[in-house]
Amino acid sequence: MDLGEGLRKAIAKLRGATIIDTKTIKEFNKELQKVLISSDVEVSLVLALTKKIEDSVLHKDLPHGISPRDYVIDLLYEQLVGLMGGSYSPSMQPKRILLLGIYGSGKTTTAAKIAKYYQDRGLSSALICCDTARPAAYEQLETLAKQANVTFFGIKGEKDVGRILREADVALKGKKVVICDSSGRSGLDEELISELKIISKSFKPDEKMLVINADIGQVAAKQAREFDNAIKINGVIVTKLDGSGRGGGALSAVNAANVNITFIGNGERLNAIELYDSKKFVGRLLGMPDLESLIERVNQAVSESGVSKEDISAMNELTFETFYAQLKTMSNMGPMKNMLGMLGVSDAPKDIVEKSEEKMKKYKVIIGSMTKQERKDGSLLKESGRVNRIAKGSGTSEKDVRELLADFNKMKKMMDKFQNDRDFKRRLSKFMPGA
Ligand SMILES: Nc1nc2c(ncn2[C@@H]2O[C@H](COP(=O)(O)OP(=O)(O)OP(=O)(O)O)[C@@H](O)[C@H]2O)c(=O)[nH]1
Ligand SMILES: [Mg+2]
Repeated sequence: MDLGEGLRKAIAKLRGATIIDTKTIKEFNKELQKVLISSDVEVSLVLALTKKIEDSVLHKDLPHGISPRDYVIDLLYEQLVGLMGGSYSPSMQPKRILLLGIYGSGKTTTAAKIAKYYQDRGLSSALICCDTARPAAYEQLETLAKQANVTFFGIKGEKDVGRILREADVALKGKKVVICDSSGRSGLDEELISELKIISKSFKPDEKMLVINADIGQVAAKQAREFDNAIKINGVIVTKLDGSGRGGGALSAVNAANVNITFIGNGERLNAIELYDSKKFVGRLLGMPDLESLIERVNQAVSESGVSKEDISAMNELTFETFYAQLKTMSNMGPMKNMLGMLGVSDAPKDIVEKSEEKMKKYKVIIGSMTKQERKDGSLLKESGRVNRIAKGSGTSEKDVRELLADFNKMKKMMDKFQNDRDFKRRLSKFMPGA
């Protein structure tokens, strides 16, 4: 069970309790302890959190106008936010960022994600390969730079980072954000420290960011402290939060070590990066909707999918063409699980989510095999032979194509209903500019 699921279960139980008394609070706290400790949050932090809840609820007069249940949940939210740290908002000034960390923590991927992050916000960005140890580190970063649409600099086979950085300085003049990717090591040893010192001396980074894999859980505190003592870091980036049950442990540990969490990585794709905000993180864990992030993702996905503003306004009318554009946009938004999480729906059955994702992929391929006319006018598909041709062309079965047609017709009916529903439109327009 992951941290969010465990917390939501504990809350659901509390909501279901007939009365809130000493026994229910003690049980609630016990459950919290179990969930937090199994997510690798450090025991003393967990005990402090549950003690706070117990003290506030059992030994104080509750504020008027709020039910004891809501009061406890509110308190839990605040405590968790405190445990998980603050929030990060980077300056949009020119800067040089050095990424460092142990093997496989996600440095190279994160370097490209951050370069894209700043480039997308109007700051021309570049990546420098200073990983002179690992074979193919050069090619990896070069490929990622291409995907991120940012400039790349490296000298293949060169071991002297001083020379790489001197030449990079000349080649990357005028770039607003320059990010340097460094070699990993199995741990923080003398060799790594001296190499990082050499890089720091020639690169003169404004920010030194330690990249940590969420999987190491509370060990993150020790790592953050060690790196900070050795070379003074400005912050930590926690990666692989998508696949780790120990993310809560890692975040709380870094916060307890008094080091700022800056970005978090939650996927392999280059847009799977977010500014850290403990309020948003905890909100999602507890199943509270995060519409702000969702809308930001939608807007970004729309611009990435190449769908134009005109296409979007034409989406009022559902055709296979507009449906195709919507599917493309949706696949750019990242895993459906993340999207649902932002909507506060975190416990959708896994197999249903996976099936829907598969279906979306299949539908994209099927529509890809339709002719232009068919996409504009779905009624053409009633003519014999067309369904068979599309199935063959897309490597699917006629049954698959008919399933798409049935789903499409259902959607169309629903859309027509919404179009005639003024109240719905008014509510929607609050969330979606242009809807
Ligand atoms: N699921 C997931 N995978 C990630 C994330 N960040 C990185 N990865 C994957 O983790 C693996 C290692 O990432 P790299 O960026 O090469 O790590 P590194 O720290 O540069 O590794 P070295 O250069 O060998 O020290 C790759 O397969 C990445 O795709 C993330 O946020 N989520
Ligand atoms: Mg690397």
